[in-house]
Amino acid sequence: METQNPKTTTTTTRAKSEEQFRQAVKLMPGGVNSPVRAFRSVQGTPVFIREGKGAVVTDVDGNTYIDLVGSYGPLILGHAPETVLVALTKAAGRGTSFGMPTELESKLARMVIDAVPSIGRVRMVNSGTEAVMSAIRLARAATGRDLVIKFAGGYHGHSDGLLVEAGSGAATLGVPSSPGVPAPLAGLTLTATYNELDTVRRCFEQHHERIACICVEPIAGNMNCVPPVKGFLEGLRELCDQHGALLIFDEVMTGFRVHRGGAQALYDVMPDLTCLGKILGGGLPCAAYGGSGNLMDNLAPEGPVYQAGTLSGNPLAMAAGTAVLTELEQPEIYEKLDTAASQLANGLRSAARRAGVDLLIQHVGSMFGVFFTRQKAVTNFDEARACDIEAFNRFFWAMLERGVLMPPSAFECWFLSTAHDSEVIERIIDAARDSLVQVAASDGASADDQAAQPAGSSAN
Ligand code: KE4
Repeated sequence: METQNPKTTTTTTRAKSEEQFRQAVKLMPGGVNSPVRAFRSVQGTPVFIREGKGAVVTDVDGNTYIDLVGSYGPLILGHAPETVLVALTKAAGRGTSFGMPTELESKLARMVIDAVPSIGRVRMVNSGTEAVMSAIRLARAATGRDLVIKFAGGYHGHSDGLLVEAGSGAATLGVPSSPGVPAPLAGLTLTATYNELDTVRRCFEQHHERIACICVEPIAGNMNCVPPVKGFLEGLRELCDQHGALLIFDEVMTGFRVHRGGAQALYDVMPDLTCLGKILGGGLPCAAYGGSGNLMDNLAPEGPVYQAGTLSGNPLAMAAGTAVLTELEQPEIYEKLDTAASQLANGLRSAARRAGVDLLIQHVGSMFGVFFTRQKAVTNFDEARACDIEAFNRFFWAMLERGVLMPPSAFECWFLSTAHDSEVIERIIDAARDSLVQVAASDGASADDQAAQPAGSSAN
């Protein structure tokens, strides 16, 4: 059955994805195991993927797409890299889990400690959520304090204390951003504005020495790609030192992505605790948190702070992660990723100018963001939300029709891999050139439609 996609003028057969989705929604909430995959933000039916190789994924209808999702970060070597497949096959042949220490865990731990400047000891866990949740518990134990500062638009996984939004005013105690989060728990989290140190100072002025830690994405990647402005990270370091709080860098996305040592190495600002994930497991469930030996030795069984996990340090995840980090020891890899990202950024800017579309590109290495806005920079969540989400959604569908799969949300980053070579980048630019012309044309139509509609709130 050919389906006329409402978002574009061309037709692509995604009948099997649609049928798969109809079945999936009967089995799993929203038909997915993580909300973003349901395509609610771009208002359409998700694409079901059958396989991936290199920079390309194939859906269940046999359509191929250049992949810019990259599993939201882990796949810096692209899909199914040979080195990871060989390592996984070898490890799997020896068994999948033992509940006992293995040398694979020590091998990956050693690589993490050697790569990430602030880490002296590390603990493996199974997800970024678990890593951040555990790091915050450790920070509270080490300081004897309860309050946590996070940033609007920052995402650190779905642990209760971090599903929080700002209260009525700056530096007020948080309120739950999800049902099921007890108000008293949300009240232990303060929400500041990313890139605005004054909002952090106000938290310390108001709550003094009750603040255990600041938890920050050193490059924000969950309000699309928002880099730190000059002095922001250094300022957080100074405020933590001044007030006896700990600085937690959530590098689940940036770790091994923007530099082998993460954002802390790129910007030369050292946190007290670092959370890692995504690339660390090469696409398998794997994350970690680490810091100085003194701090980490508060953790059970060495110290009293409890944290555990049946599959933490799983041999398959350790093998995949070790294979990826070994590959990333080649320094030219980051130069190659940076070159590809610059080529893409220049091509998209040129295409947007030709199409007469206001498009802002912000990237740090291969962590990449496109914003439909006239703003010269997006530095915080309010500015990210002020962008034209509807234009982004039209762009998403136009690119999909032209064989490019973007993350299905205006607040997600694109991720390039070593498989995104110059030829692949040119194909993305070609697709964007035509898609932006289509967005511009439909923008006029959309404006006419909106003029005809009563005012209403956006889906977001
Ligand atoms: P996980 O629990 O999903 O492994 O990691 C949570 C997390 C923590 N910290 C940062 C900076 C993160 O970006 C994430 C998860 N990132 C999202 C993508 N923006 C995962 C995608 C999803 O939720 O399906």
